[in-house]
Amino acid sequence: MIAELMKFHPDVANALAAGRPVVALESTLITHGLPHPINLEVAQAMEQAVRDNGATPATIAVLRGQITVGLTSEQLTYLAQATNVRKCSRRDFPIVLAQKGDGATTVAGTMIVAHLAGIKVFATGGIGGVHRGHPVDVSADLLELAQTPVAVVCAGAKAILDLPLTLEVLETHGVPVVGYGCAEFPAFYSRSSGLPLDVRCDTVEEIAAMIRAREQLGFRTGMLITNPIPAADELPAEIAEAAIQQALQEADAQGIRGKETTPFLLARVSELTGDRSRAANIALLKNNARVAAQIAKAIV
Ligand code: PSU
Ligand code: MN
Repeated sequence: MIAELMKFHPDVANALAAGRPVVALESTLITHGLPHPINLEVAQAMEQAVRDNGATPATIAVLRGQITVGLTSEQLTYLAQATNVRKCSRRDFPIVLAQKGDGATTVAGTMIVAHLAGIKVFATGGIGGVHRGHPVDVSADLLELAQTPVAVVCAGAKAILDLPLTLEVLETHGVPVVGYGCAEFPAFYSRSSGLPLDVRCDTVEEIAAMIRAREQLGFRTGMLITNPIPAADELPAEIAEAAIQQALQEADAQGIRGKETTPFLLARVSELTGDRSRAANIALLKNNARVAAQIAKAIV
Protein backbone atom coordinates (compact mmCIF):
# COMPACT_ATOMS: atom_id res chain seq x y z
CA MET A 1 0.00 0.00 0.00
CA ILE A 2 1.25 3.40 -0.95
CA ALA A 3 0.16 4.82 2.46
CA GLU A 4 2.74 2.60 4.16
CA LEU A 5 5.47 4.27 2.12
CA MET A 6 4.60 7.76 3.38
CA LYS A 7 5.47 9.31 6.73
CA PHE A 8 3.68 12.53 7.71
CA HIS A 9 4.93 15.27 10.01
CA PRO A 10 2.35 15.49 12.84
CA ASP A 11 1.52 19.13 11.97
CA VAL A 12 0.75 18.12 8.38
CA ALA A 13 -1.26 15.05 9.42
CA ASN A 14 -3.31 17.15 11.84
CA ALA A 15 -3.95 19.92 9.32
CA LEU A 16 -5.04 17.45 6.63
CA ALA A 17 -7.30 15.54 9.03
CA ALA A 18 -8.95 18.80 10.13
CA GLY A 19 -9.32 20.07 6.56
CA ARG A 20 -7.03 23.03 7.19
CA PRO A 21 -4.93 24.49 4.32
CA VAL A 22 -1.62 22.80 3.52
CA VAL A 23 1.01 23.82 0.96
CA ALA A 24 3.50 21.33 -0.47
CA LEU A 25 7.09 22.51 -1.02
CA GLU A 26 9.72 20.74 -3.12
CA SER A 27 13.22 19.67 -2.12
CA THR A 28 15.26 19.65 -5.35
CA LEU A 29 15.79 23.36 -5.06
CA ILE A 30 17.34 22.65 -1.62
CA THR A 31 19.72 19.92 -2.79
CA HIS A 32 20.37 20.83 -6.42
CA GLY A 33 19.19 24.42 -6.89
CA LEU A 34 20.93 26.43 -4.17
CA PRO A 35 24.24 26.07 -2.29
CA HIS A 36 24.55 25.35 1.44
CA PRO A 37 23.77 27.19 3.76
CA ILE A 38 21.56 29.53 1.69
CA ASN A 39 19.46 26.50 0.71
CA LEU A 40 18.54 25.85 4.34
CA GLU A 41 17.72 29.50 5.02
CA VAL A 42 15.50 29.67 1.93
CA ALA A 43 13.72 26.40 2.74
CA GLN A 44 13.01 27.68 6.26
CA ALA A 45 11.90 31.08 4.93
CA MET A 46 9.48 29.41 2.49
CA GLU A 47 7.98 27.34 5.31
CA GLN A 48 7.66 30.49 7.41
CA ALA A 49 5.99 32.40 4.56
CA VAL A 50 3.41 29.60 4.31
CA ARG A 51 2.76 29.75 8.09
CA ASP A 52 2.59 33.55 8.12
CA ASN A 53 -0.18 33.32 5.54
CA GLY A 54 -2.28 30.85 7.51
CA ALA A 55 -1.37 27.44 6.04
CA THR A 56 0.80 24.48 7.09
CA PRO A 57 3.96 23.82 5.03
CA ALA A 58 4.76 20.27 3.92
CA THR A 59 8.25 20.05 2.48
CA ILE A 60 8.47 16.75 0.63
CA ALA A 61 11.50 14.47 0.26
CA VAL A 62 12.56 10.82 0.41
CA LEU A 63 14.67 10.01 3.47
CA ARG A 64 16.35 6.60 3.56
CA GLY A 65 13.71 5.17 1.27
CA GLN A 66 10.75 6.70 3.09
CA ILE A 67 8.54 9.26 1.38
CA THR A 68 8.34 12.07 3.94
CA VAL A 69 5.56 14.68 3.89
CA GLY A 70 6.60 17.59 6.08
CA LEU A 71 10.16 17.58 7.41
CA THR A 72 11.24 18.22 10.99
CA SER A 73 13.86 20.94 11.37
CA GLU A 74 16.47 18.19 11.95
CA GLN A 75 15.45 16.47 8.72
CA LEU A 76 15.58 19.74 6.80
CA THR A 77 19.03 20.53 8.22
CA TYR A 78 20.21 17.02 7.27
CA LEU A 79 18.87 17.26 3.72
CA ALA A 80 20.39 20.71 3.14
CA GLN A 81 23.91 19.34 3.61
CA ALA A 82 23.44 15.75 2.47
CA THR A 83 25.44 14.54 -0.50
CA ASN A 84 24.35 11.66 -2.70
CA VAL A 85 20.72 12.74 -2.90
CA ARG A 86 18.86 11.51 -5.98
CA LYS A 87 16.90 14.14 -7.90
CA CYS A 88 13.47 12.46 -8.01
CA SER A 89 10.96 12.79 -10.78
CA ARG A 90 8.47 9.96 -11.55
CA ARG A 91 11.04 7.53 -12.93
CA ASP A 92 13.23 7.80 -9.83
CA PHE A 93 10.80 6.70 -7.08
CA PRO A 94 11.09 2.92 -7.61
CA ILE A 95 14.87 3.24 -7.57
CA VAL A 96 15.25 5.44 -4.49
CA LEU A 97 12.67 3.49 -2.47
CA ALA A 98 14.15 0.09 -3.27
CA GLN A 99 17.66 1.31 -2.50
CA LYS A 100 16.46 3.02 0.69
CA GLY A 101 18.24 6.13 -0.49
CA ASP A 102 17.71 9.85 0.00
CA GLY A 103 15.77 11.69 -2.69
CA ALA A 104 14.91 15.30 -3.40
CA THR A 105 11.63 15.72 -5.21
CA THR A 106 11.41 17.90 -8.32
CA VAL A 107 8.22 19.66 -9.33
CA ALA A 108 7.09 16.38 -10.93
CA GLY A 109 8.06 14.30 -7.90
CA THR A 110 6.50 16.71 -5.43
CA MET A 111 3.23 16.78 -7.39
CA ILE A 112 3.02 12.98 -7.25
CA VAL A 113 3.49 12.88 -3.47
CA ALA A 114 1.28 15.91 -2.80
CA HIS A 115 -1.59 14.31 -4.70
CA LEU A 116 -1.19 10.98 -2.88
CA ALA A 117 -1.17 12.87 0.42
CA GLY A 118 -4.28 14.91 -0.43
CA ILE A 119 -2.47 18.25 -0.77
CA LYS A 120 -3.89 20.41 -3.56
CA VAL A 121 -1.49 23.38 -3.73
CA PHE A 122 2.26 23.40 -4.17
CA ALA A 123 4.78 26.26 -4.38
CA THR A 124 8.07 26.18 -6.27
CA GLY A 125 10.36 28.64 -8.06
CA GLY A 126 10.20 27.86 -11.74
CA ILE A 127 9.01 24.67 -13.36
CA GLY A 128 11.13 22.69 -15.78
CA GLY A 129 10.22 22.86 -19.46
CA VAL A 130 11.58 22.43 -22.95
CA HIS A 131 15.32 23.12 -23.19
CA ARG A 132 16.57 25.69 -25.71
CA GLY A 133 18.11 24.03 -28.74
CA HIS A 134 17.12 20.59 -27.36
CA PRO A 135 13.39 20.30 -28.08
CA VAL A 136 13.40 16.61 -27.12
CA ASP A 137 14.67 17.48 -23.63
CA VAL A 138 11.23 18.08 -22.14
CA SER A 139 11.11 18.20 -18.34
CA ALA A 140 9.12 15.49 -16.61
CA ASP A 141 7.44 18.44 -14.82
CA LEU A 142 5.33 19.12 -17.93
CA LEU A 143 4.19 15.50 -18.25
CA GLU A 144 3.28 15.43 -14.57
CA LEU A 145 1.19 18.60 -14.97
CA ALA A 146 -0.63 16.67 -17.70
CA GLN A 147 -1.66 13.84 -15.38
CA THR A 148 -1.64 14.90 -11.72
CA PRO A 149 -4.29 17.24 -10.30
CA VAL A 150 -2.24 19.65 -8.19
CA ALA A 151 -2.11 23.46 -8.57
CA VAL A 152 1.52 24.55 -8.92
CA VAL A 153 2.42 28.14 -8.02
CA CYS A 154 5.58 29.27 -9.83
CA ALA A 155 7.23 32.35 -11.34
CA GLY A 156 6.93 30.83 -14.81
CA ALA A 157 9.36 28.35 -16.28
CA LYS A 158 13.05 28.90 -15.68
CA ALA A 159 14.38 31.50 -18.11
CA ILE A 160 17.13 29.11 -19.23
CA LEU A 161 14.39 27.26 -21.14
CA ASP A 162 12.56 27.71 -24.41
CA LEU A 163 9.47 29.47 -23.04
CA PRO A 164 7.33 29.46 -26.24
CA LEU A 165 7.84 25.70 -26.70
CA THR A 166 7.19 25.10 -23.00
CA LEU A 167 3.80 26.82 -23.32
CA GLU A 168 3.02 24.79 -26.46
CA VAL A 169 3.59 21.52 -24.60
CA LEU A 170 1.37 22.67 -21.71
CA GLU A 171 -1.35 23.58 -24.19
CA THR A 172 -1.13 20.21 -25.94
CA HIS A 173 -1.57 18.44 -22.61
CA GLY A 174 -4.53 20.53 -21.49
CA VAL A 175 -2.87 22.34 -18.61
CA PRO A 176 -4.47 25.71 -17.80
CA VAL A 177 -1.85 28.43 -17.31
CA VAL A 178 -3.21 31.19 -15.11
CA GLY A 179 -1.55 34.56 -14.54
CA TYR A 180 -1.84 35.91 -11.00
CA GLY A 181 -1.71 39.67 -11.44
CA CYS A 182 -0.16 39.27 -14.89
CA ALA A 183 -1.33 38.75 -18.47
CA GLU A 184 1.99 37.39 -19.76
CA PHE A 185 3.93 34.24 -18.89
CA PRO A 186 6.52 35.43 -16.32
CA ALA A 187 10.15 34.73 -17.22
CA PHE A 188 11.38 33.65 -13.77
CA TYR A 189 14.08 36.32 -13.16
CA SER A 190 11.92 38.96 -14.84
CA ARG A 191 8.22 39.71 -14.77
CA SER A 192 7.29 39.27 -18.40
CA SER A 193 8.21 37.28 -21.48
CA GLY A 194 5.93 38.82 -24.10
CA LEU A 195 4.01 35.52 -24.27
CA PRO A 196 0.28 35.93 -23.53
CA LEU A 197 -1.47 33.64 -21.02
CA ASP A 198 -4.86 31.88 -21.08
CA VAL A 199 -6.27 34.08 -18.32
CA ARG A 200 -5.38 36.75 -15.80
CA CYS A 201 -6.71 36.62 -12.21
CA ASP A 202 -6.25 39.42 -9.71
CA THR A 203 -7.63 37.65 -6.63
CA VAL A 204 -6.96 34.24 -5.09
CA GLU A 205 -10.72 33.64 -5.00
CA GLU A 206 -10.83 33.63 -8.81
CA ILE A 207 -8.03 31.05 -8.84
CA ALA A 208 -9.79 28.96 -6.19
CA ALA A 209 -12.95 28.94 -8.33
CA MET A 210 -10.95 27.53 -11.26
CA ILE A 211 -9.41 24.83 -9.06
CA ARG A 212 -12.88 23.86 -7.83
CA ALA A 213 -14.28 23.80 -11.39
CA ARG A 214 -11.43 21.54 -12.48
CA GLU A 215 -12.27 19.20 -9.56
CA GLN A 216 -15.97 19.15 -10.47
CA LEU A 217 -15.07 18.25 -14.04
CA GLY A 218 -13.01 15.34 -12.72
CA PHE A 219 -10.04 16.30 -14.88
CA ARG A 220 -6.75 14.66 -14.01
CA THR A 221 -4.67 17.57 -15.24
CA GLY A 222 -2.79 19.92 -12.97
CA MET A 223 -2.95 23.69 -13.13
CA LEU A 224 -0.13 26.20 -13.40
CA ILE A 225 -0.50 29.44 -11.45
CA THR A 226 2.15 31.93 -12.52
CA ASN A 227 3.11 34.62 -10.03
CA PRO A 228 5.70 37.08 -11.35
CA ILE A 229 8.75 38.01 -9.29
CA PRO A 230 8.15 41.24 -7.29
CA ALA A 231 9.27 44.27 -9.35
CA ALA A 232 11.85 45.31 -6.75
CA ASP A 233 13.63 41.94 -7.06
CA GLU A 234 13.56 41.64 -10.83
CA LEU A 235 16.80 41.04 -12.73
CA PRO A 236 16.95 43.21 -15.88
CA ALA A 237 16.21 40.94 -18.86
CA GLU A 238 19.45 41.89 -20.71
CA ILE A 239 21.62 40.88 -17.75
CA ALA A 240 19.79 37.59 -17.31
CA GLU A 241 19.81 36.81 -21.02
CA ALA A 242 23.54 37.46 -21.51
CA ALA A 243 24.39 35.10 -18.64
CA ILE A 244 21.93 32.47 -19.88
CA GLN A 245 23.42 32.54 -23.41
CA GLN A 246 26.91 32.01 -22.06
CA ALA A 247 25.82 29.24 -19.65
CA LEU A 248 23.99 27.44 -22.46
CA GLN A 249 27.08 27.53 -24.68
CA GLU A 250 29.22 26.15 -21.88
CA ALA A 251 26.73 23.37 -21.17
CA ASP A 252 26.77 22.30 -24.81
CA ALA A 253 30.58 22.54 -25.02
CA GLN A 254 30.98 20.42 -21.87
CA GLY A 255 28.39 17.87 -22.98
CA ILE A 256 26.15 18.42 -19.93
CA ARG A 257 23.00 16.28 -20.32
CA GLY A 258 19.84 14.96 -18.71
CA LYS A 259 19.08 15.80 -15.11
CA GLU A 260 22.43 17.61 -14.69
CA THR A 261 21.46 20.31 -17.18
CA THR A 262 19.17 22.45 -15.02
CA PRO A 263 21.41 22.50 -11.89
CA PHE A 264 24.44 23.31 -14.08
CA LEU A 265 22.70 26.21 -15.83
CA LEU A 266 21.26 27.70 -12.63
CA ALA A 267 24.65 27.61 -10.90
CA ARG A 268 26.48 29.13 -13.89
CA VAL A 269 23.93 31.91 -14.36
CA SER A 270 24.30 32.71 -10.67
CA GLU A 271 28.11 32.95 -10.95
CA LEU A 272 27.92 35.02 -14.11
CA THR A 273 25.47 37.53 -12.63
CA GLY A 274 27.47 37.96 -9.42
CA ASP A 275 24.71 36.17 -7.53
CA ARG A 276 22.08 38.69 -8.64
CA SER A 277 20.14 35.86 -10.25
CA ARG A 278 20.32 33.91 -7.01
CA ALA A 279 18.91 36.85 -5.03
CA ALA A 280 16.06 37.05 -7.54
CA ASN A 281 15.50 33.29 -7.28
CA ILE A 282 15.23 33.50 -3.48
CA ALA A 283 12.82 36.45 -3.60
CA LEU A 284 10.47 34.72 -6.01
CA LEU A 285 10.51 31.48 -4.01
CA LYS A 286 9.29 33.27 -0.86
CA ASN A 287 6.71 35.20 -2.88
CA ASN A 288 5.36 31.96 -4.37
CA ALA A 289 5.11 30.32 -0.93
CA ARG A 290 3.07 33.30 0.27
CA VAL A 291 0.62 33.21 -2.66
CA ALA A 292 0.28 29.41 -2.51
CA ALA A 293 -0.77 29.66 1.14
CA GLN A 294 -3.40 32.25 0.25
CA ILE A 295 -4.75 30.01 -2.53
CA ALA A 296 -4.77 26.97 -0.23
CA LYS A 297 -6.81 29.00 2.26
CA ALA A 298 -9.26 30.08 -0.42
CA ILE A 299 -10.07 26.51 -1.50
CA VAL A 300 -10.84 24.96 1.90
N1 PSU B 1 13.00 26.02 -9.29
C1 PSU B 1 14.07 26.66 -8.74
N2 PSU B 1 15.22 25.92 -8.60
C2 PSU B 1 15.29 24.57 -8.93
C3 PSU B 1 14.15 23.91 -9.52
C4 PSU B 1 13.03 24.71 -9.65
O1 PSU B 1 14.00 27.86 -8.42
O2 PSU B 1 16.33 23.95 -8.73
C5 PSU B 1 14.17 22.42 -9.89
C6 PSU B 1 12.74 21.91 -9.75
O3 PSU B 1 12.76 20.86 -8.83
C7 PSU B 1 12.35 21.45 -11.13
C8 PSU B 1 13.65 20.97 -11.66
O4 PSU B 1 11.35 20.44 -11.10
O5 PSU B 1 14.55 22.03 -11.23
C9 PSU B 1 13.60 20.76 -13.18
O6 PSU B 1 14.60 19.88 -13.57
P1 PSU B 1 14.63 19.26 -15.06
O7 PSU B 1 14.76 20.46 -15.96
O8 PSU B 1 15.81 18.32 -15.12
O9 PSU B 1 13.31 18.56 -15.25
MN1 MN C 1 15.66 17.36 -18.88
